[in-house]
Amino acid sequence: TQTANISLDPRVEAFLAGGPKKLFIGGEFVASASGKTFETIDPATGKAITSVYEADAEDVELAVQAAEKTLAGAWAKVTPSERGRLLWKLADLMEEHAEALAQLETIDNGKPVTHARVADIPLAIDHFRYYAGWSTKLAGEVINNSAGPNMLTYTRREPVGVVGQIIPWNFPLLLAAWKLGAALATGNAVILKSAEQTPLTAIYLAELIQQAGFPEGVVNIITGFGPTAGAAITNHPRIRKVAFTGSTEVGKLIMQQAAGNLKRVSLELGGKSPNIIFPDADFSKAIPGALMGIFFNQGQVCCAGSRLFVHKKVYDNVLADMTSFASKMKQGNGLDESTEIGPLVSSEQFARVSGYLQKGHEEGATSLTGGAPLDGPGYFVPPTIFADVNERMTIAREEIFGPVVAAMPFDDEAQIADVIRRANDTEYGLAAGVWTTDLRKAHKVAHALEAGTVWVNCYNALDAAVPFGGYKQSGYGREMGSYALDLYTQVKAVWVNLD
Ligand code: TXE
Repeated sequence: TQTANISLDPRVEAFLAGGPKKLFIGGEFVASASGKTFETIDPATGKAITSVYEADAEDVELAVQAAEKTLAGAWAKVTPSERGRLLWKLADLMEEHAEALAQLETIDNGKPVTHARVADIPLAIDHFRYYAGWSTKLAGEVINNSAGPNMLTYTRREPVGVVGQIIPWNFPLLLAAWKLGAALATGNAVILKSAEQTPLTAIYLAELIQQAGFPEGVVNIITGFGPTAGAAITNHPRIRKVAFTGSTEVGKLIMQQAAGNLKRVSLELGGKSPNIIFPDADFSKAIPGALMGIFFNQGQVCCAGSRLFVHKKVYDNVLADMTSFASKMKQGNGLDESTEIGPLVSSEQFARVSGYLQKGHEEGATSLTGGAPLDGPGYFVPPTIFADVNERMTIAREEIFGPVVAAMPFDDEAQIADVIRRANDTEYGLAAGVWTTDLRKAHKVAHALEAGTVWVNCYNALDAAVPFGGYKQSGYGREMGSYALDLYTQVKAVWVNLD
């Protein structure tokens, strides 16, 4: 089915009515300096939803000026406890608007609204509440030094200042929350650029930020393209830090651009995460876990378990069960509440994933289910399980970012070293999964995997309190938890001569 079966929340209709959606700069909704706009597309239909203003360097400059003004004025006077209260207020407003946010996310991104309701939106809300708590818990330390009793030394954790944040389209609202929470709790002012494919929930969030009462200029939200608006952020000499989530390819460009002005950089990039099923796993959990690990969000998840290693003793059964389930998944418009898997986000992503399906067949893999894109309208690729995969194949090495898993058997139950070597044989290192009921094996494997997150007998578990980020070319810096505070603060050492 490609039709929706829920009626749109009136707040979504009101939001989409009228002219192009504006940029949020200096506390106001404004047109871009150039007056240019672009359309955002509903991936379930291929039709335009509405248009948004297209920001470029001039708009980024205005946002920087607004951010600098409040850092030197209103925002500097807001106490930590008031910062926390503002973040909490924003979370409350998001809760009031949760259904509108979920529907808007579905229309813009394609994901099933039933998933947006239980994952994207509540996780984003919880994220702001978590960081609301940190606002009042930042502290430096007094350090005993060797300069004698009359020298007092202590540290302060100060905000970095004007911060740029660039996010992708797979979890538009949630990733905006991941970026904003820690930056605001620590007292920075932000310029956030949403992805050109999915600008809408960030603009809706801007309305709630305005309502919550943050001083003007503390949060600036712009919509625009990477090489223009995005590059204007990374190239801007007075933006002191950039946080980026997106492709490894663009992550490298961000570093190059930021090198010219030495801004701090944190990167959360792509992945090709291994998910390992041992023969002693609890299959009632491992099979649904492996399916969710790759098909959740149409496989457009940076930590998706896209390389599935299954012990050869159980390989045939596991794949048969997974195939049976995947072939029955209901694919359609995300606004239909019975939809289990939606369309890919854009025609570009559809073309990219379709290309990988073709490559998989050409290089000799066999699709047990799926394997070919569906006819339009909309950008639908069915859940696909590839068997007969060897590790040199493109589909086993490159990030596909679609509902496509490459399954491979392994056979060294006693030693585990071989499957660990194969799991680690990638330039990526974002996440990994292990399924076993043997506690010792679980921990040994978890320690040996080169990944920023390892899930044991679960997959895709996330929490605002638990750090997330990559090893190797999956990036560096850790978002979430106390670790993200380091991204957005700088340490000052103060020496006081008491003589
Ligand atoms: O990502 P981009 P794309 C991977 C995934 C996907 C591929 C391409 O494999 O198939 O990337 O997706 C901004 N300077 N991931 O092309 O281009 C851009 O406007 C500054 C994994 O959509 O990396 C957007 O806001 N900014 C990933 C953001 O970067 C630039 C999630 C991400 O877009 C820029 C998304 C530039 N020169 C894609 N060029 C994950 N880790 O979750 C682009 N941007």
